[in-house]
Amino acid sequence: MDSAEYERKTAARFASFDQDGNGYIDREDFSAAAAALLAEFGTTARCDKGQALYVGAEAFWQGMAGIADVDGDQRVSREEFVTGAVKRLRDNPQRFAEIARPFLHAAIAVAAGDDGTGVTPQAAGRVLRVLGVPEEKARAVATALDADGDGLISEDEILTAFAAYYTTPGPDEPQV
Ligand SMILES: [Ca+2]
Ligand SMILES: [Ca+2]
Ligand SMILES: [Ca+2]
Repeated sequence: MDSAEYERKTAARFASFDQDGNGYIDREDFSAAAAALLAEFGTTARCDKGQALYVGAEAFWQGMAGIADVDGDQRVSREEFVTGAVKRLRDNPQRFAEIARPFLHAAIAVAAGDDGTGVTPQAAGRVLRVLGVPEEKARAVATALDADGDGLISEDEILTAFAAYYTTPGPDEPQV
């Protein structure tokens, strides 16, 4: 991967967190994402699933801030994201999976619905669209998430894909 490609990918990752597009990743972005997901699936914030999603979003934000908010102003700038988050996450993808897990776990519960059938690629596509992924790409990504092709997307499949997306090697590193 050349530098331009790497920069493009990093910018896309930043944008995926900066939900409101104000140039910073902050707590608002995470709570807004939680609210948008609940609205999409008709789930109230007060029920157990809604509460779990907000708790997960807060934990995700705290984890992100702990890794990347170097100056402690409660927001992660693009520079902090690039120099802090991207590098550290690349060095330790497992850590990223851990800070994201409660949010993803709760999002899965919301997207799976009440019938207990699990998350279909279609439901995952809705999640991705709500989080700002363009329609066409959301569908392709959601389909690819079902790595073992059993028609459902498991927590492991999501965590693996999530970590891989945010831990793409940089321009100077060997591709894995
Ligand atoms: Ca923002
Ligand atoms: Ca900061
Ligand atoms: Ca599967």
